[in-house]
Amino acid sequence: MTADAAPPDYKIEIAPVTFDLSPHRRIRTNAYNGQVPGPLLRLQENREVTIEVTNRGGAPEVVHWHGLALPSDIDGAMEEGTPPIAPNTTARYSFTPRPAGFRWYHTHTMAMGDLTRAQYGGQHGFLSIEPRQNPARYDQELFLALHDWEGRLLASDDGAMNPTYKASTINGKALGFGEPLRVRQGQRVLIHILNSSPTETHWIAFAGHPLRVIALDGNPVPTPQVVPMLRLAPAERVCALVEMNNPGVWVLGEVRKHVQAAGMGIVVEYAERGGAPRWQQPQELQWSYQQFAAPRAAEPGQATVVPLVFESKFRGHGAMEAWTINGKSYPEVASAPMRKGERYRLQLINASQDDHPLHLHRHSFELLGPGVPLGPAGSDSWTPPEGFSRGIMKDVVLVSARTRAEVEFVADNPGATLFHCHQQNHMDLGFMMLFNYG
Ligand SMILES: [Cu+2]
Repeated sequence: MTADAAPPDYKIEIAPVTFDLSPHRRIRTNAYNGQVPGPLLRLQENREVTIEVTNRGGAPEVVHWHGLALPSDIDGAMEEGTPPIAPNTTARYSFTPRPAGFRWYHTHTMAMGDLTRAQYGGQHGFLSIEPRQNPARYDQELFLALHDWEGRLLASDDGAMNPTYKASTINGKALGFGEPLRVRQGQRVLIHILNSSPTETHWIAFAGHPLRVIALDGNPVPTPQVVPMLRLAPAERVCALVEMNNPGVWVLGEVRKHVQAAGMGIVVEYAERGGAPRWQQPQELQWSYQQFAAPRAAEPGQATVVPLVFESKFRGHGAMEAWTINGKSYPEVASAPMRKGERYRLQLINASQDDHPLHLHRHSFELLGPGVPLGPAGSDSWTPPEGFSRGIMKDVVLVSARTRAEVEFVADNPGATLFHCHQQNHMDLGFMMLFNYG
């Protein structure tokens, strides 16, 4: 962050806002520029930008530019050395956005037990990093953010406390309450969906319309596929092309009925069409990352293996669980020694009973095939079922309970690099570590 007299390209103010999720649900939360989601920032790839952030939110803040390869002191995580923005002060983030794609920005603070703060609140917005040449062909772009609100802690089966939510929204509005998305017959619409939920994975379908997935976490996939629904873990993004060839009024929303009933949906209206919005209930949940991989499996290359075992630590009835990586919680987790320019294979061994959306800052990683179930303790030997599938580049991967997944990345952006679970309650309670290389 530099003190520069030139006017910034963008100004963002963090401040409390009161708004209606639905006719009978009004909330107060911190937001960017008075709106949820915050303003869509369209940035040019490799063209330096200056964003001025004023913090009127009442507590120290930091803005994380999720999915970008930035230096540690600007990336937006205090653990990496980005300075916090004190209340009632202004900071400047000057950086060169890359790589191109659908990214986002959000707060990177801790909530601990307060389910109105950090990612539980309204501080999230879209970033579109636009390449010099844009080969994608579409008539309209839509940006949609999924979010869950008014969390409270409830005891799960084992007695540990987990958040549940009273309301769920798309772009801050419950189904039927906000303005519909307006489309025309014959359009090709590119939909960018972000899951900005603090803790929940969501399943999204668009009634009457298959979705052609072309990018995951903003990065083009080797094999685009037409799918009936999307699964998005917290912080994941999906870009999908849709042909508007089924005129009517439709619902795009959560596949699971109770989540849609809590508000997660939006009406899509063709021009000159009216009537009640229609929903078509899919029978089962379907998703896999692997369907988007390169058609031919590749042999494993040279990479240094970094085994990471994730476990929970029960802290008693009525408490949230703590989380460990290789037996220790942040900040005690030992930083894996790494060297610039080397390729690393992270073995993500989820020995816990929960799914975890794992996020690596400042880098993208490549998925190495489907997660495989863990055998009985001590018996794990990982052999990918059908070779290494290549070419899916992401910055978040959902690792299901009791499975093991592997990702590879090149240590090409020196500096402190945070690796953590993107579920706010897990990150708050120790599920973080730093990689560091000079
Ligand atoms: Cu987690």
